[in-house]
Amino acid sequence: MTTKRAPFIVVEGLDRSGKTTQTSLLQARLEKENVPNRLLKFPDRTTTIGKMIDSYLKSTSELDDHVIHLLFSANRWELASTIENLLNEGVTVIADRYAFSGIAFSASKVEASDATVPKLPFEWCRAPDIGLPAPDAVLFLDIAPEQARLRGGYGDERYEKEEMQARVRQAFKRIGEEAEEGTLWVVVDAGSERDVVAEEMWGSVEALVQRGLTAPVGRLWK
Ligand code: Z5A
Repeated sequence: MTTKRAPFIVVEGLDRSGKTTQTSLLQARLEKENVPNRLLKFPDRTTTIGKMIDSYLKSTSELDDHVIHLLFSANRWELASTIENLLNEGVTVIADRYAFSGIAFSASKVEASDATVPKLPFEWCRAPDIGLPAPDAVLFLDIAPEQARLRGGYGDERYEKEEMQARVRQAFKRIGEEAEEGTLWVVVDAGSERDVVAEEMWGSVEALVQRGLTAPVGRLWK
C-alpha cells in the first residue's frame, strides 16, 4: 500500500484581503470534516527572529532591507522541518502567508529618488527561500487596494500604504504566472462576501484534502 501524506495549503494576499478571516474559516471546515490540521502564520512573531520582524514592522527598529528580507526567510526556515513532519504524519498544514509574500513585499520596495527603481532584485529576493517545503496549493486572495482600504483603512505597520500595496499586487501577479508545475495557484476574488470566498477556497482544495498525496513534499523552486 502506498503511504499518503497531507497537503500543504498556503493562503496569500494583500493587506486586509481577509487572510486571517479565511484561514480560520478553512480551519473550521477541516475540523468539521474531522481532518487533522495545523494553522501557521508568517511572520511567526513568537520566535526570537519573529520578535525582530515584529519590531521592524511596527517601526520601533530600523534594519537594512537585505537584513529584514533574510529574517523573514529565516523565520520560515525555523518551521521548515515541522511543516514537513506534520504533512508526513497526515496533518494538513495551512499557512497564512509564506515565501510568496517574502518576494512580493521586498521586491516592491523602491528607491526614494525614483519609484521605478527596485531596491532589491526579484531573483535576489527569491533565493533564500529556494528549497523550503513547497505548497501543493496557493490560494491568492485578490482585492483592489482601494477596496481593501475601505475595510478599516491601512493601519500603522510599515508596508500599509496604497502605492506599496499596488506594487505588491503586481508582484504577486507575476509570481502566480510563474508558479511551478505541480503547484495549484488559485486566484480568489477576495472582494466577495466572506461565505462566498470560503466556499470557493474549500472547493479548490477539498479533493486534495480528502484524497491526500503520494508524491513526497516538494521543494520550492528546485
Ligand atoms: N511580510 C513581508 O514583508 N515578508 C514576508 O516574508 C512576510 C510578510 C511573511 C505583516 O503581515 C506584514 O509582513 C505584511 C506583509 C509583510 N505587510 N503588509 N501589508 P501580516 O500577515 O501579519 O498582516 P496583514 O497582512 O497586515 O494582515 P491583516 O491586516 O491582518 O489582514 P488580513 O488577515 O488579510 O485580513 P482580515 O484580518 O481577515 O480582515 C481585515 C478586515 O476585513 C477585518 O475587519 C475583517 O472583518 C474584514 N473582512 C474580511 N473578509 C471580508 C469580506 N469578505 N468582506 C468584507 N469584510 C471582510
